[in-house]
Amino acid sequence: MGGSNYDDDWVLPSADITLVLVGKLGYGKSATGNSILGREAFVSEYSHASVTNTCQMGSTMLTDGRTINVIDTPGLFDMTVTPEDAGKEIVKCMNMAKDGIHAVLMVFSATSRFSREDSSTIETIKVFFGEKIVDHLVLVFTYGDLVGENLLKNMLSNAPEYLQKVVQLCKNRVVLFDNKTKDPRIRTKQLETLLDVVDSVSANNGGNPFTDQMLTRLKVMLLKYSL
Ligand SMILES: Nc1nc2c(ncn2[C@@H]2O[C@H](COP(=O)(O)OP(=O)(O)OP(=O)(O)O)[C@@H](O)[C@H]2O)c(=O)[nH]1
Ligand SMILES: [Mg+2]
Repeated sequence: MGGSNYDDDWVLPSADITLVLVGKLGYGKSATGNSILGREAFVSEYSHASVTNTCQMGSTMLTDGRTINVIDTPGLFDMTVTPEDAGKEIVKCMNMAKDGIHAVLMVFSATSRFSREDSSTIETIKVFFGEKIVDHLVLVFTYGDLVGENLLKNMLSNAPEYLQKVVQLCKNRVVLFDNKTKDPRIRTKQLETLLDVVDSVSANNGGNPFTDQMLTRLKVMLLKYSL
């Protein structure tokens, strides 16, 4: 035998995957990013103040040879963030994602009551990124250690209409993450579930990621604010 697999098989160049984490302050965006990357790439800690202040990207190679890029963002859609600052961060984030974004992971804590304000996050995301972003949205609930799969399913099926609408809009793309577990089987399983969902998002979009050419609204807004 000898040599690598690449000598014997013709292997398609594997495309990178780029994911962006968005969501309210302290819901576990950075912790989820670390779970995906399999290392402490981002600072994640309990705080009443914003821990992540600017977009950052971390990358890792998956077992299938693909590279996954994860962009962690500050709580862009919180009341305290001005549209100018949020716009600037999104531009930065799109510059980091040079080949586009495959999926936007909207992070919510499974232990917090999902509020109307939470469901309006999606509207804000649409304002910034444009309608097309909806095809790339995945809902990620954190605190899987405290709220198991079954409880989350129950919670979602009995959820208020505004939450059910969000789930429908995301075409049932919901993933639960336990960012505290040290169990490698749980870590692997939740990452595989997420990657399956991300691959289905890509397939639904003909393999095309969301690119900054689609950011017309944001560009108009930036012009308006002369940013
Ligand atoms: N038990 C448990 N705690 C979690 C989980 N995910 C995140 N946390 C905790 O939640 C707190 C906030 O997590 P971060 O990852 O810093 O949250 P963030 O959304 O990045 O916060 P900002 O950057 O400030 O917006 C930390 O204390 C985490 O350890 C989880 O799945 N289970
Ligand atoms: Mg953070």
